[in-house]
Amino acid sequence: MRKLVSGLLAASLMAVGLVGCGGGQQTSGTPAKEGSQATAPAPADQQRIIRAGIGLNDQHPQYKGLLNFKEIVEAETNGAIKVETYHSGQLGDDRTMMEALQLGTQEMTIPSTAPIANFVSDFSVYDIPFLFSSEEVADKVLLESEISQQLLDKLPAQGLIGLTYWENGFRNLTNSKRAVGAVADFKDLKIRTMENQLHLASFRALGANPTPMAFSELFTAMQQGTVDGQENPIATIYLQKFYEVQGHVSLTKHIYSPFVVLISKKFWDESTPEQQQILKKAAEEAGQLERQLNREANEKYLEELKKGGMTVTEISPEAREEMEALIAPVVDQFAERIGKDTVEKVRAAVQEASK
Ligand code: TK8
Repeated sequence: MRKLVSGLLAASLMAVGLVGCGGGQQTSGTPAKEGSQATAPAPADQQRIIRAGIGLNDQHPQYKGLLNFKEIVEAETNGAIKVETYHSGQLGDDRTMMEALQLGTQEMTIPSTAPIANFVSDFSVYDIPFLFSSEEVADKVLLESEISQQLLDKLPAQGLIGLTYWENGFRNLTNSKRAVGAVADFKDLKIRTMENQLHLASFRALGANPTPMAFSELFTAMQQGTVDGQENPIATIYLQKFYEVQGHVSLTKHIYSPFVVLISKKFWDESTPEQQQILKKAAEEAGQLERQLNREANEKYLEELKKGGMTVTEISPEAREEMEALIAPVVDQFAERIGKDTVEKVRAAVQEASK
């Protein structure tokens, strides 16, 4: 039975991936040169271009962080590296763009960790619901713990370089049907999740009816009623105008999504050590700005959503505990798939950071 379910899931994920691919091809740049062997740094006098794509729009703190990255990289490399920025999924969805990085047909993207788990399963450790209790704990674990760095170190084997973590943030549920404040309210709600098995299983455990979907298709799916709801941080709910098609937001904060700044290994290997250093430092610096802007945005836009007439439902500690209890067996089931060692190390890092 489990096999069948995961087979079906794989099929639907592939379908989603294919749709994403079609969208991406319209605007993605030149195809990879056939047979190019990309290991030696490019000649110093040659300007190289990073095509950086994200799924969110140009109002989102993630895009502002990306513009900051561009500014630093172009200044520090004296123009030897130029960064072209694409927002709103112009180059495709998280998953499509990661595949393009692997192929070397795109150089940079900043996906949530949830879809990265389809490439390196350990990344699903961050999809464990209620793992982080606050942004401060998340910062300490993601930016200072050994295990978070070790996870980034698993990416080159997949043709990807993970420069550092940025913040997508605590995810909150929105829907068009009812105010959700207790477990019973999840019953049969059709909820779009990211393309991640642990997210799907967690929402199923709460009694909802989740379905994986690429971000670019989400607004239309909510508008047309294909799904009743979705979950994302407040900044996204506001800036992507989800309030136009969703009447209710619940402050579930069920998962904290990190972003990872990814560069294609091909581009990385063609860069000089000095350029690599600049890219890494720029990603870290711009990440500080992105985090700060994101936190300001989450606060400000929650007020805007309230003013705009969305019902905002707090989750009581009791309801949160009930949710955690329902999801706990799912997390246990997934521990092996994520990697027991990784789960243990991240939990230890969380504990250390919570002191
Ligand atoms: C944007 C995604 C998005 C994520 C999602 O590319 O898909 O819901 O939260 O913000 O990374």
